Amino acid sequence: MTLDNKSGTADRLTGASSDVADKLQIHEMKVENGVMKMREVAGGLPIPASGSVVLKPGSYHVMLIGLKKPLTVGEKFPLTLTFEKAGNISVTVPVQAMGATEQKGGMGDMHDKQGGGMGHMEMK
Ligand SMILES: [Cu+2]
Repeated sequence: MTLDNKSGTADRLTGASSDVADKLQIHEMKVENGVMKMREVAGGLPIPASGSVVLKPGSYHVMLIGLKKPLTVGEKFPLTLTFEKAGNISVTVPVQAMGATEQKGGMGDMHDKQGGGMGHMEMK
């Protein structure tokens, strides 16, 4: 999913929510010493003015924690993204199989079913 900031003002993705999970966090993945590590982005994900940030497996992504029901690949679910300046924006995210680049960790199944998303979202 590409977050496309059409405004001339820098913004920040500070959170996300959805009916399908208890909690959603903005995560980033980085390779350190050959090991893929994942952590929550502290203070939100910056989106430059007139720029874009790509959310995808192996990089920045929205992590679903505490799924209320199993998600099936091919299914779509609504997601609300919260931005510091743009406010709440709702998107529909397709559920995709996890990319081969993404390592399985302790978060197991939740991460498998995370929607990588091919969508494109414009912030006005
Ligand atoms: Cu994650």
